[in-house]
Amino acid sequence: VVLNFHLEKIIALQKNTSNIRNLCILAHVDHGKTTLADCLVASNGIISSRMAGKLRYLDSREDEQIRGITMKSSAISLHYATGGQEYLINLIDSPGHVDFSSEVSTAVRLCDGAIVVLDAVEGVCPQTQAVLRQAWLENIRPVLVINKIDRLIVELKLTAQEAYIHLQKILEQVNAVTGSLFTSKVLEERAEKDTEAAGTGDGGDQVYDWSAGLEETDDSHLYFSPDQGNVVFASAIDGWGFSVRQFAHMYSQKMGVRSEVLLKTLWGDFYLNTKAKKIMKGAQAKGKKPLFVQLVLDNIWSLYEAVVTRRDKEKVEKVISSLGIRVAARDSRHSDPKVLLSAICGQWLPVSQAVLTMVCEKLPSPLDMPADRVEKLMCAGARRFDCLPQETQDLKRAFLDCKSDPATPAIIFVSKMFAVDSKALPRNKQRPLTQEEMEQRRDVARQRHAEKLAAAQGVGGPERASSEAAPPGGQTYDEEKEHFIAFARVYSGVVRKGQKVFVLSPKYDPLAPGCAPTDDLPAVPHLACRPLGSLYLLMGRDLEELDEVPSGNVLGMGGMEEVILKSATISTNPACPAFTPLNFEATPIVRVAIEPKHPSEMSKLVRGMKLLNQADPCAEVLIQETGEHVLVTAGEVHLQRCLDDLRERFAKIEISASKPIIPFRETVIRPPKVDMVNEDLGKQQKVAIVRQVKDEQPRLPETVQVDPRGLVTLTTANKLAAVGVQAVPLPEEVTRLLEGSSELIRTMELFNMSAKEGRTLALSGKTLEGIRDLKQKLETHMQGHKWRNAVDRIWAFGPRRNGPNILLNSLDGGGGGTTGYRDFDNSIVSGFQLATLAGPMCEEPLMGVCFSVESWDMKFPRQDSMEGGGAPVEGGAQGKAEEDTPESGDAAASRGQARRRTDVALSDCYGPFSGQLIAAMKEACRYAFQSKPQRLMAAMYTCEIMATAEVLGRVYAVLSKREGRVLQEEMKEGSEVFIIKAVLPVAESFGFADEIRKRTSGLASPQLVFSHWEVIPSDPFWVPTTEEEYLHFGEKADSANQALKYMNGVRRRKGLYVEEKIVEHAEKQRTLGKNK
Ligand SMILES: Nc1nc2c(ncn2[C@@H]2O[C@H](COP(=O)(O)OP(=O)(O)OP(=O)(O)O)[C@@H](O)[C@H]2O)c(=O)[nH]1
Ligand SMILES: [Mg+2]
Repeated sequence: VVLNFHLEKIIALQKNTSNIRNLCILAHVDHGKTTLADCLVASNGIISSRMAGKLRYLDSREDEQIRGITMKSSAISLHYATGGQEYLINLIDSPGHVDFSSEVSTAVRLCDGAIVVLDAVEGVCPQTQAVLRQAWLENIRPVLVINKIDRLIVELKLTAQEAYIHLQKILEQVNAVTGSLFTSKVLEERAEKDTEAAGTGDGGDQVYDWSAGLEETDDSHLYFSPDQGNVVFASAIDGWGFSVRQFAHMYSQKMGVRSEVLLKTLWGDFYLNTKAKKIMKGAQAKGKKPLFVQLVLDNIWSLYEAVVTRRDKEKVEKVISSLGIRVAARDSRHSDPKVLLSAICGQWLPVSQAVLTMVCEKLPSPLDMPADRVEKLMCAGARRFDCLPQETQDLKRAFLDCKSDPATPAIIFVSKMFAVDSKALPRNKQRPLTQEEMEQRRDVARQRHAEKLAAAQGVGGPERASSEAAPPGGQTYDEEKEHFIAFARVYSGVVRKGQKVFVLSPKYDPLAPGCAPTDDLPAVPHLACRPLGSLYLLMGRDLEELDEVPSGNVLGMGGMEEVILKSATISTNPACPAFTPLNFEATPIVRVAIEPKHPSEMSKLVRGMKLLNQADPCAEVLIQETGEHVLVTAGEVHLQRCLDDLRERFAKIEISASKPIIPFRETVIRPPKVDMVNEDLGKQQKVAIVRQVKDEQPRLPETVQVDPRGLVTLTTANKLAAVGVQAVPLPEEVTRLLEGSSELIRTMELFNMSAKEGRTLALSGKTLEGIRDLKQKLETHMQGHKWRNAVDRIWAFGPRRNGPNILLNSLDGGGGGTTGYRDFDNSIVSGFQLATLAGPMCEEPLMGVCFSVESWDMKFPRQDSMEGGGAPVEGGAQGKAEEDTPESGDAAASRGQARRRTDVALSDCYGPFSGQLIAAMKEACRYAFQSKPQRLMAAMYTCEIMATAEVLGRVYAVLSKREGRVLQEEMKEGSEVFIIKAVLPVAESFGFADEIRKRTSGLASPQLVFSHWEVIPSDPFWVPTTEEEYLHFGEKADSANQALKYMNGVRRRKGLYVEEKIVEHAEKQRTLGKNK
């Protein structure tokens, strides 16, 4: 009954757009989001207020309940009345664990505002910063709830005064995060304006005044401040919460002070001068109690003291009567004082009221969508809004108006797909059958039975048939099937069940040619036309079917799984662009290979993995060349959840997962100054033992030449061309810069590609500025003789054209020896791409390596002699000469033709020349790489561990056992807790969180976040050669060589040859001194 009434109310409210609030709850893990959501849900009577905080209603999955953490974001619609208005609140609870941060992205996208929850003891934590950043990136407005204030009283035993100072500090911390986000944004916008201005002509050498933008821009509304009404102090578990405004109202009558005055002074350095009956400034300097302590906190502190600490019955009675509330007898007699406390607080300062009032007053409605947010949504990547087709630009109006009349185009964004049991669908819910339906079913059953009888010619008795209450056809099958619901929001127009719409996949582009709005042209890429399936109101665990959903609402949509994989844009107007992709913060890094326990169940596994891929915003499913099915996840907890989902839900078979596959990178370094033993023993300096390519030369194929500097010259198979390549380690800063700029480099690459095709891509001012900035930074980091003009000589980035390795063109153009390499530009670059994709150590991608093409030699065949299969002729013969002249604009096309001709002409028994050159270039890079000291790079996590002094030692022990490194250790202000910042190799991280938790009896629980790649110092190819080294490392030198262990592990997994060292004549080798 409650729900029916609720549903009707919500449907009515959905039409009043200005009173809709779409918001999500964001926080670090365990700060109390789901508990707070419970309180809000209880205020609508959906769960009882006694159960609020215990039920964690929105954690509907079993594993969420067992582990006590949220893994999926889920939505619920609530109503709330304040200030004479009725509001619809579409609330999304999100997970706080870093492994599930993609779920946060999918939630944030659909909202206009967010409640950021903070644990009053822990304060700002890593994920708090991350979610504030995400809210910022999506331009949604946050309000703050400082939760778990009860812990300050009961656990930390702070006085009200101390708590006030503590809370002040927390507010400062949060505002510092917002402040830095804001500053960077203003600077960015300024830069954008400047570059746009520069683009229009009057560029010149301007002197930047960096502070100018900051001063002009009003930022007061950005910060959290109790007097602004965007902060609530709460204890969700005890059911209370308040904003300063509530107390201002309360006391303005009692004290006869205007509530506006109280509002401004209740938080801050103000005190009450009792004699003068005045509110004065300077509480701290005069050693007075601030108003906030005197009028607010003291009350709460004494309540806790009376109820929880001292259990003072009389005092409690007094408080209850002074507050004018009633408490049920069974609550006041309950053995757990918390029950009484909740009963009192729930009436005195209900947290739902404080939070929902703040939400309605401070968060924007869908009508207030800022224009720049719309542009950002419509304009992916580097593209500029004003370069979109006019028809597309016109849709901006539709976003801003957010109208629901049928004439406006419908625009919907689907941020994720989630799977539900078919049992959960409203149409499959158990409900009593009507008379009619029962008749119908009986008829169906009879008919089917009659058919069966006819077919089997009288087999089976009639009694059985009549007792067979057969379900209507398809029902049993239906129950087996997974149903996917699209998690979505309407941005414009009204959507109806069955309405025909265009489904635009993330790659859809209205700019692309051949986009016709008619639906009988299904050939348009990334566009599908189909009717909408069922529409649902999302009610936590339940779905309620709706006929239509007006603009500005969050909804669920069924029946779209065929056309939507993970996310999509839906519109009735094909001029609508696909929305900007979601900002996923987590890097999926943990991969495992999966196989079914019983090989015959392979097909079930494949199907299950496909479903899992669709149901999870960030899990990736790959099939490797080896045929392995690989699952890539964001972390250990995420992995566990995916495996559980596969087993129990999507594949429903037993599976086995390999140990996590650890990614590595391969790199070269400058010759080290010390060797392994010296490093460890710290003795005299010794010349490094670098693997000499010279020793290996006999093993090299004849097409390869290596000079002492490591310049590798390799001849193509047909012996017509030779290319010389040298590998050089990139400065560390450059590698880091490239890694962080991959998006920008990709854009540059796109730009160059379309320039080659004769199109120009309009880049936004921000992107242009970014490119200029990148170039300048590269120049400052690539200093010295070796890197002279290097930035201008960059030929390509790799692998995948945007990786952290550089191909450098060091051929001095014009010379006779360099003839014609430009014609083979593509082949050379492709060879480089292949070489950087998988290195020679264990076929992992390269990182931080620069390949410099130093020489190029081509022996040209004359066209006729080539055809005749004759001998090649030296030097730049006529056939090529004209192509060496500097190219004019339209010469490019003819050049392309010429190239094709050349390639055909140069085809011989070794295949097309371009292919030979790719292979030669790749091999040259690999040999050049091997001629330098090679190293593996390990992926590193950072983690922050909070621990008390007693367990600190054990935390360090676990860290050092796993090759972790402590970066920082500090005491958290106002507490006994240490915060340890550490880095830890991903390879050593499995089970780390569990081990820490066990060793510290659950006191410390770290979250691991991918941070960077780091060179492993030990040389995997090092072998001990002196007596001293043998003693230290053992004969096989594998006891301590972590890099070798990792490398061989990867090689074994990939089925590559692993050199197992067999030491034959240890005696003899020992005498081989290397100390020269
Ligand atoms: N003392 C105290 N404990 C609280 C309060 N609110 C929540 N908790 C407890 O904190 C723990 C985590 O609460 P949740 O609501 O699950 O936290 P969450 O933020 O949803 O966690 P994730 O979804 O996993 O990120 C639970 O044990 C709650 O009982 C509070 O106000 N005071
Ligand atoms: Mg939660």
